[in-house]
Amino acid sequence: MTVSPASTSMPSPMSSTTASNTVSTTVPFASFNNNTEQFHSAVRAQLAQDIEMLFAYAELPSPLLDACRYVMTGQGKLVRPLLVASAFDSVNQSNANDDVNTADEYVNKSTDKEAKQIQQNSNLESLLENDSDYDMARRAALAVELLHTYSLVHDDLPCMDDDELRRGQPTAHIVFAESTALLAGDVLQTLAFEVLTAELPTFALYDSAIASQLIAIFAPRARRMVSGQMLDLNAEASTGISQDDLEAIHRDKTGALIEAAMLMGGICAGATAPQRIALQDCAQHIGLAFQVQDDILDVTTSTDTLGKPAGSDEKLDKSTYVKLMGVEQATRYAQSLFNDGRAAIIRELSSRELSGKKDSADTNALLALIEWLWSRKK
Ligand code: GRG
Repeated sequence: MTVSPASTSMPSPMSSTTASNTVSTTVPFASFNNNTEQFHSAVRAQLAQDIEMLFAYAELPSPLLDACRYVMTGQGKLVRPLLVASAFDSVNQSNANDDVNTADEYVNKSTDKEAKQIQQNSNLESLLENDSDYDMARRAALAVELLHTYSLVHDDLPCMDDDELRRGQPTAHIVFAESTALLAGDVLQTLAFEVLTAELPTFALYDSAIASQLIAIFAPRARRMVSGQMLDLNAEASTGISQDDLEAIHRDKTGALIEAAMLMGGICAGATAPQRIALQDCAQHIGLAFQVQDDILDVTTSTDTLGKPAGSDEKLDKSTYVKLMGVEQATRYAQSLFNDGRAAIIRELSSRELSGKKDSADTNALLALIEWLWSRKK
């Protein structure tokens, strides 16, 4: 069901609705179109705009608003919103391709005008249908970044890692009072859930059926992220941690939110059960690969490039993949995990593979994002 909010106090310049307010022409994430840089820039621009609209709506008192804006507008890579947008686009493209193939089969069997018309309508309908879900994907992208940023703010607090640098700038509790930083994390977490409710007047469309699925995916994974942090803190005190133990920590601490991002993007695009399984399979591999990479970058990259203190894992005596297996083996492990993640997408979601056009240079948004993640330097 698609409903519109009673009022739209700050409509996005990139959105518009018809007089009945039931059809949106919002195009938050430009289509991937085989151009990774352009696609990522479009996602980042949309997210920046949505963050500002959210803060205008939330009316947070000073200095809470300043602290929230400070942490949400830093130099984050925005991996999780990019995962939402890429999963959304990949599922949309894959399903549009399926529609074209079904119509193709029908047209091939019949040469009359009517069959050709059916094919054109099928392409158009799949685009229009997916249009109405864009706003939900925007909400999902915003939700995952809000939750992720809250975790970083709390993770940096003196009672946790006590870090002074994050995303290339002083951490929230250094710039603001510790109490303000704590509250900023708290309110970012509540906002992450609030953006998935109907009340928020900053998005044109709300689909309650999709929203309830999003919350069912998001809430347990947000909880698992905190459990993972507890397991990580517990591990600090223990010696001789095994790879299985480390994996159990990061499946929750890092992996759960990455899984949520990909599944939420897919759900907004109407992913089928096999597509959801493929997204989850990919996310579990990518999530782990991302953490292994994070451990490697901590010992191989400068503080300047990282935007956070290099070598902090060793300083805090953290259990890491580098400590467990060394940089070389950890790099090979990360690569094999990325390859397994890629394989899940190729199996179920790559239109190039599914359409049989294997000689085409086209890829899809998720495969492109995996390449981008593999080559990341921070
Ligand atoms: C609830 C306090 C609390 C913590 C939850 C997620 C988490 C546990 C803590 C955050 C710190 C951390 C090192 C998490 C591991 C996941 C990870 C590699 C985070 C960094 O993510 P990036 O690289 O960061 O995407 P940017 O700054 O680019 O967004």
